[in-house]
Formats: sequence, C-alpha cells, structure tokens
Amino acid sequence: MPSEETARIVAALADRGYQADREAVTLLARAPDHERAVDRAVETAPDDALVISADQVRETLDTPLQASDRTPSNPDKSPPDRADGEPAHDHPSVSGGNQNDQPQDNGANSPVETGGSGPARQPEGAVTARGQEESTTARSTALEVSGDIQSTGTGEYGDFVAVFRDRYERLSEMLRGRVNHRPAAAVADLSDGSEAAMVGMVANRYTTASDHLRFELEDTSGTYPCLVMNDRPFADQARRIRHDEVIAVEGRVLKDDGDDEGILFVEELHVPDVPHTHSPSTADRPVRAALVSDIHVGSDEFLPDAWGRFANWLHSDDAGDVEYLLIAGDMVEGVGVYPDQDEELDIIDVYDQYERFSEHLKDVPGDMEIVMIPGNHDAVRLAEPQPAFDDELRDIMSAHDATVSANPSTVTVEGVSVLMYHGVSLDEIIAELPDASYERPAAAMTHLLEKRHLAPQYGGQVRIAPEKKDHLVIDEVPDIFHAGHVHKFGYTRHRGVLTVNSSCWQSQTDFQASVNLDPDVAYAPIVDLQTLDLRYAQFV
Ligand code: D5M
Ligand code: FE
Ligand code: ZN
Repeated sequence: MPSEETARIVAALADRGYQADREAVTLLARAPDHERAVDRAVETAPDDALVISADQVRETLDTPLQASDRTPSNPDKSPPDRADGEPAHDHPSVSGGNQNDQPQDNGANSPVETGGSGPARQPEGAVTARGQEESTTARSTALEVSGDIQSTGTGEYGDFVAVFRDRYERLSEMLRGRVNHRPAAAVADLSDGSEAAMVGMVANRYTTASDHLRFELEDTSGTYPCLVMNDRPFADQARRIRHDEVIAVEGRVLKDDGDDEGILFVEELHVPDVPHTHSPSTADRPVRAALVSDIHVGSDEFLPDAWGRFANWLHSDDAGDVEYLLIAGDMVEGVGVYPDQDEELDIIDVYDQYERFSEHLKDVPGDMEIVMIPGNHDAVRLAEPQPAFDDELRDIMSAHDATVSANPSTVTVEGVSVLMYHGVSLDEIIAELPDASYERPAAAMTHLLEKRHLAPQYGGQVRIAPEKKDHLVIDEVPDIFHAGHVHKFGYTRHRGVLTVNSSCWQSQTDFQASVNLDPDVAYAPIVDLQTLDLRYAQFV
C-alpha cells in the first residue's frame, strides 16, 4: 500500500474529526473507492465514537460495496506476519549497544517507507493506561505510570527545607553502605593523619588557585572541608560535582595544629550513580516504543509535514509492532515562554495550539498507547516537578485517550521502566560541565544518572518547586532514560541504561540561530522493548 494512500485516508478521517486504528486504515485503503469507503465509515460511526475501528470498517465493507473489493478482509483470520517478503526494517537504522552518542549514519534522512500491501498487524493483546485515574476500560496492565504528583507545596521557606532534607536523606541512603562514614562533627574531632569517611551534601565548592577542588560536605551534624588534589585519578569526576549533590568521600584528615578544624584530603570519591550490577528488564514479546519530544505545535517553525510522514509510517506494516508513543514534553510552542517568542508564533492562543496539537495526535494510529508529560513550553507551572496537564487541556487532547503524567514520571511499558524527563536541567549541565556539549545530549543525560538527580543544582535555570518530597531524585534506576528539550538527537548506554534524547519537530528559531544551536529535527528513535536495541529514522 503506497504511503500517500494511508496519509490521504488518515487526513480525510482527521478532517471529519476521527482517528482510525491501523487495521481500519489498511482496510479502507484496500477498498476500491477509498473516498466512498471513508464516507461510509464516518456515516455509520456511532455519534460518540472518536476512533474508527477495524470492526466497524469491516461492517461497512461487508455491505454491497465489498462485492467489488478484490481483497476482502477476513476478521477471523489473523493477519499474516511480516515474513511476507517485506524487509523487516528498511529504514535507516543503527543497532543498540553502541557507546557512540551520535547518530551513526548521517545519511539517515530518508523517511521510513510504508510497508507492503498486507494488513497492518493488530496489537497483540490489549494494553491499558493507568495514570493517576484508573482506566475505566477492562484492559490488561502493560502500561503503568508512577511519579505523577499532587502538589503538596505551599511555596513557603519550610518546604524548601523539606525538599532539601528529603533529597539529602534519599541520596545519602544510596551511599551509606559504601563507606564507613562518620558525622562531620566527629571528623572535626579526629587527630592529624586519621583516616575518615563522610557522606554529605556539597557546599561552598570552588577551584583553588592551584586548580585543586575544595568544598564542604554538610550532613545533619555540621560541615567539614574537603580537598581533591588535581592529580587524583578521579579529578575529572570531581570537577563534575556541583553544589547540592550528595557524595561520599574517604581520605585522611590533615591538621596543622591541634586546634585547627583541619581538612579531609580525599583519596576516594563515590557518587550515587547507577550500580555496576544494574541489569535492565526487557519485554517478553516483540513490541516497540517510539520516543519523541518537542513538537512545538503553534510555532512558525513547527514541521507538520515531517510529523505527518512519521504518523504515516506508524500506520505502515513496518511499524505494526510500534505500540507505544512516549512524548517527553513541549507539545506546543506556548505563549510568552521566551522574550520575542511571539514574533515566531503561527497560533497565538495557547488553547488553539493544543487544539491543533490534538489534530496532529489524531494522525497517530488510534490503537497506540500514548504517554505525554509537559515541558517548559506547555501550559503547566514551570517549576519542577511539573504536574500533568490539567482537565481543560486533557479535554482538548482527549481524542486520543493518551495517558498524561507529571514531568518527570516513570512509565513502565511491558515491564521496561522508562524515566521520562523533559530536560531543562540539561542546558545547565552542558553550560557547566567541561565535557558536556549540545552535540552529545545523551552523554549530558548520563551525568544526571551519575548524580541520581534530574536537577542537581538548586538556584540555576531550573525552577524547583518547594514540595515535601524531592520528586527529582532518581530513586529507582530506569531501564530507559528519555528526555528532550535541547532539540538534539543522541543516544548512549550508561551502565545498561539506554539513554535517549529525542530531537524535535521544529526547525531552527531566531534565538537558536543567534546562539548557533543547530537543532536535529524529526528523528524518531524507536526502541525494541524486548532487546532494548535502538533504531531511528529521520522524517525530513
Ligand atoms: O529549548 C530548546 C533549546 O534551546 C534548549 O537547549 C534551550 C534553548 N533555548 C531556546 N530558546 C531560548 C531562549 N530564548 N533563551 C534561552 N535558551 C533558549 P526549548 O525550551 O525546548 O524551546
Ligand atoms: Fe523544546
Ligand atoms: Zn523545552
């Protein structure tokens, strides 16, 4: 089936306000007179239907129209497998396991071809979305979301204290078993030359004139100064440590005279990081997930054609096992996000932007499970954690019955846990850490895993909401870490965690041009949940 046909059918249905599942589109495409078949499907759709189902199309095709249909469908027969001569993946791809953070094949810019003429595969077994509200449909639970927040913060100083205390407690818990630590106050009482270990939060960090790193470690008993000499094997790692991180150190106390508080010369450094023993979980059936972000509908630079090609590919046989679509924030361009942003708006009302976004969501097969979290352009409070879209926005986007959740959230898809975070802190990581750059966005993400915190530094660009709990601590090591925001495509593996930054669907803005940020556009990274291999295609 040529891809334009699928596209025309999807567009025709969307024009009339309907989505269709993949099999329905395939059936319509095989009808001799598509237009008529679409008309009939729409005419006979129940009034409250949002999605045209394959069964319903079959019903309309079972009427006299089907007499001339050369390839009548048979609902009782399972659709043929892919092994019908079609290349399984004819789109440009790279396999996973590669440590290189960069797209491997820069020629990978041709759109994925739509598959052959066989019917699109039906999803194997039903899936359900379980967000903060229980789904009302009785489907199985292949998708679970956790991390959605009910804001408890009052915005008062006490809540900032609470969020920091919680951060300290949870991160120090990860480190306590690794060193034989003492409280800061007890270290201060040790004599010159004593060995000591501590767990604490970094404060007053600076680089000395001779390029050594000096900081204080704070715990509940007090603070104690530490020094990492620049010739230490872990000096590079030490340079990546910033204020408010929780680390553990081991070393020797140096005191010039007995009254002096002294300083700890660090001989070993421990950051929370992902344990070496981490072994990611995988799905027990062949099923894939597409990871995207930063769609920016409403911007002059939004790329509707690229999105259309991607959605069209999702309808093809090739994408029959791509059952999940995860969107990591910036659905729309928003209004008033950055100075002068209004000069580049195509749609000036943010609700109209969500209406249009919702139309583009309808291009996606109706039988895919979608999970969306907000980003800094979305109409949700900016301070992180950002709560899920409110009821008004959900209503606008209800056509696709997507699961909406907070930024950040952990989504478990077919047993594979995916930490979804929009990624605003990446700007800061890239600006501050010597070895981080926009060219290697996934490597920048691994620094967040190392620190086990999504916005390690307080008081920077990321606004952190005062809450009773620190929702930005990476408590559980995910199997996949998915972010966006920096509009760059890259992926890597950090101690078994597949780390993906998913580019964007917006071409370069004036601001980005002014700072030479050259976005990677319209990449769709596709993860095989059974193997955690990653393939991608670019839909420009
Ligand atoms: O931001 C996309 C990327 O571009 C992200 O790295 C921030 C940067 N960006 C874009 N516009 C601005 C302005 N006006 N100031 C500072 N940084 C900017 P996104 O927020 O997803 O559009
Ligand atoms: Fe963005
Ligand atoms: Zn963003």
